[in-house]
Amino acid sequence: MNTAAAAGAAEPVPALAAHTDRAELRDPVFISDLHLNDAQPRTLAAFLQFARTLAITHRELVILGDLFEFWVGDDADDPIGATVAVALRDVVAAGTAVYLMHGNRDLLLGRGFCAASGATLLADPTVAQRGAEKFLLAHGDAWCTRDLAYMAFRKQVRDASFQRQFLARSVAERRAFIGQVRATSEAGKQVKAMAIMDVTPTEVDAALAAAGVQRVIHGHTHRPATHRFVLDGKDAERWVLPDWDLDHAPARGGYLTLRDGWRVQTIAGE
Ligand code: LP5
Ligand code: MN
Repeated sequence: MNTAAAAGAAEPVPALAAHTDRAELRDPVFISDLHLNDAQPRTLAAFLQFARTLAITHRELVILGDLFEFWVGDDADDPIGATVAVALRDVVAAGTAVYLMHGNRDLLLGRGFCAASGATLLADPTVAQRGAEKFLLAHGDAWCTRDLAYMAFRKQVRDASFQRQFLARSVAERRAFIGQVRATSEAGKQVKAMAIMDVTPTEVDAALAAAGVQRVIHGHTHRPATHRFVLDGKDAERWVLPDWDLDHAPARGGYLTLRDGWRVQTIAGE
């Protein structure tokens, strides 16, 4: 697939919803990297339970990317996607706003999914505000700049003409392409150094400085941690959310809340 489409790269892709880069949060709960798919029923069940119980006790549910293992397009009639859309719609109906950021795996979530779920797409990155507090929200993959192969891949799949051509293909063709990408990506990860697959600290510093904030929340790396450091003479924090996997040992997953101080809690597997 080349990028020599008639429509310009800057023109928005019709199937993809507009993003908002404003998030005024009152009592949010953050999750990321659930990688929901039909081969991981326990993880899906844990998410559905989380949505029905804990999420609705918050004012906002904020999903920082890779909610799905992969997303072929809103028109693919994915049964897991439909189940999750209904679960999110119930969260919205209970009075909890749902914000959804694209990850590197589900960057094609678009207008159809937003309409079905009631979720609002959040730009990556977004500066969120909670009272007097401001902090940055991101998936995290854009800061993995030492992974040159990934950077090149990312640039291509974020190109609007490429996306338009991709979405014009049949669902079967798209699935086959994504299958090849996943296989290539998994093989590549076996031989990439761990540091290459993490964010570049100076990129995070630059993003914090550009946003004028001292704290960031992101996912993607599957290396949950709270990094505390000094930036321009002030205390700064980088909160890395855990991925979820309740189908393989050791079971893992968790969420970040801010209401009693910033705190990550783990999801218990059944
Ligand atoms: O997701 P994770 O953490 O496992 O790995 C990422 C990077 N890999 C990816 C690929 C996804 O995991 C799988 C694909 C999901 C669907 C994407 C939709 C694309 C279609 C949209 C089109 C508009 O993101 C991995 C990083 C890792 O994070 C850590 O940061 O290292 O990056 C890679 O492995 C990318 C490779 O380096 C380059 C991949 C090139 C693939 C080319 C395939 C060619 C197939 C040709 C078919 C005609
Ligand atoms: Mn990711």
